[in-house]
Amino acid sequence: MLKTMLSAVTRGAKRHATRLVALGLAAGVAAVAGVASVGTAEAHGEKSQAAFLRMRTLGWYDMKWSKKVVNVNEEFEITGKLRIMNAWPVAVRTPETAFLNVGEPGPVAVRKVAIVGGQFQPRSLALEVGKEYEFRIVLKARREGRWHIHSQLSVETGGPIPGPGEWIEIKGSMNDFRNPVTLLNGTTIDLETYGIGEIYMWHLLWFILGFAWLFYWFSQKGFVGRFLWVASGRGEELIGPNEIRIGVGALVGVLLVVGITWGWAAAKYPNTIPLQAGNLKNIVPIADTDAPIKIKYEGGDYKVPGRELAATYTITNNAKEPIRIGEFITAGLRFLNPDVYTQKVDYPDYILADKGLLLSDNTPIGPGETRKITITAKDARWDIERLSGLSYDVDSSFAGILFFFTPSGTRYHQEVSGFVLPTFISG
Ligand SMILES: [Cu+2]
Repeated sequence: MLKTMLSAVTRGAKRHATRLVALGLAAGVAAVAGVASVGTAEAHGEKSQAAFLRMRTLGWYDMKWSKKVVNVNEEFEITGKLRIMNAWPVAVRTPETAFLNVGEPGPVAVRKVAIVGGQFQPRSLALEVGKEYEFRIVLKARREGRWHIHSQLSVETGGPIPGPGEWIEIKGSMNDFRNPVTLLNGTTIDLETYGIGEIYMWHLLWFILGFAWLFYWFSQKGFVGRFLWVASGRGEELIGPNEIRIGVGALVGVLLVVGITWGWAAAKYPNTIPLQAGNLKNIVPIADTDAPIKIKYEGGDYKVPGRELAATYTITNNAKEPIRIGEFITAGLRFLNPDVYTQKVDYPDYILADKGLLLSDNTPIGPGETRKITITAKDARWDIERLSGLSYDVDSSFAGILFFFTPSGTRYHQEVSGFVLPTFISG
């Protein structure tokens, strides 16, 4: 009986193994194909999110990286403004629990400070749809190399949504990196190395114990053997005095180690506070972002071969000055009207279409005037940034921010969004 079962199990295991190998091969091929289609090994996933998610959730603008070349230990800042878009998709929960972070390839720079709405924000934030927030992130360079560093907002259920990224060159050596902080008791420690010996010790200890535990039970007839004993109704016989001794011994041993070392740690560090969690509310938004401009979306289409989004709006200028449409920004990708932006803009080139905005009528809209204008955002970066994926979304909609400029230098902006019809034929 046992023998028949054993051979059945072996056959099953063989089939299973064959399937696993096939799956592994498929995954491997897929991974290689994925890397090949990305083209460079430098990308770190910022383009992998759905187009609608990147366009309709967050509007990052006025982004600045204070330095692009720094030494290890040197601090630099990412500053900007963040609009929580009205077009926020239903697929993602609104950012009532969100965390402002940076997206970088590992801890190449440590995040020292995050300021949102003028206040230090060390925890999760509750941000409101339709509001805009000014932010500042202070980073300290840690690992030498050339790294792409993004602002990023992690949203509960939506995951991390990266903003625009910039290449930062860090010079020097990580061996020189220091991260001193003064504790509440007045002593200064280096966070980079603080308690590192204990961290290694604990990992090693539990690794050895865990491995010994697994090894012991595996050596006792192995997993399949024990399974067969249980399956044939002889499970009770598996647990003899030796098994009980080992089980109780391990339990008592682990509890003793935890208890004794907890007492030792509590004596060594009498004043501790728990890791701080919780959600900060009432974050101060930017006051009065409403433009004296009324915009009605009349419709638009996205031409897949031409990589252009043409959207028609009826725009009423209620400002006292004439206005010109100078910029459209979506998912951090900036389309500039070269007639308005006559000078070079300091912004990462991969997301700057500096001649990408074309208007059906480029003359300024006078005060009180209403005009119907088709605004075309055209650039290969739609494809490179994989935003043209909007044509394949179940809800082909775009969202972005339009910027208007007056002769006296005032800048207004307004969110625009709507459905677009994808077009797959050129011309
Ligand atoms: Cu990047």
